[in-house]
Amino acid sequence: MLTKRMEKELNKQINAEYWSAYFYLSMSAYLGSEGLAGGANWMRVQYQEEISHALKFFDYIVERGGRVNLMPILEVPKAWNGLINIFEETLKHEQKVTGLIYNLMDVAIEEKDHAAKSFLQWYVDEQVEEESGVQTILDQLKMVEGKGHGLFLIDKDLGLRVFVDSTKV
Ligand code: OFO
Repeated sequence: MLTKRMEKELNKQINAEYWSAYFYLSMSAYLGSEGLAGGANWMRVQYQEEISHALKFFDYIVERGGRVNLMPILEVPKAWNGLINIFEETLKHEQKVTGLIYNLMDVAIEEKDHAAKSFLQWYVDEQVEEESGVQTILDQLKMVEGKGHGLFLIDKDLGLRVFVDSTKV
């Protein structure tokens, strides 16, 4: 059984994951309208990833006999300033999410919830991958100063990303 505090914090994270999903879907819409179809695809896959992260929390709360509480999703930004700016904001956001996951882990430790600690470790590891993947793309974009032929090739590459549900593997 989850403690009330643990349940509340896990529910807050469901909301944060859905906010992230909306955030990236909004980026996808922006990039699509800017003619960056590859970037739009990458962000759409990122959106799907965030939904899978939310659902993993959802299923876990149910599995532990808790109550899921779906809260309103706050508005997300709509416009950015090109692909470098998009990936800078993505990196900043993922660093923030890493902090949220660490806070959740702190709560699990304080509540002596060893099961939740084990569950949350998946997210700790996932965040390492999230940050490093985004950092790599950002480095490449900076190499080509976010323009010209280099941008064309990076955008093409971003178009190759496909969604793989990592919560299931
Ligand atoms: Fe759910 O990892 Fe990104 O935000």
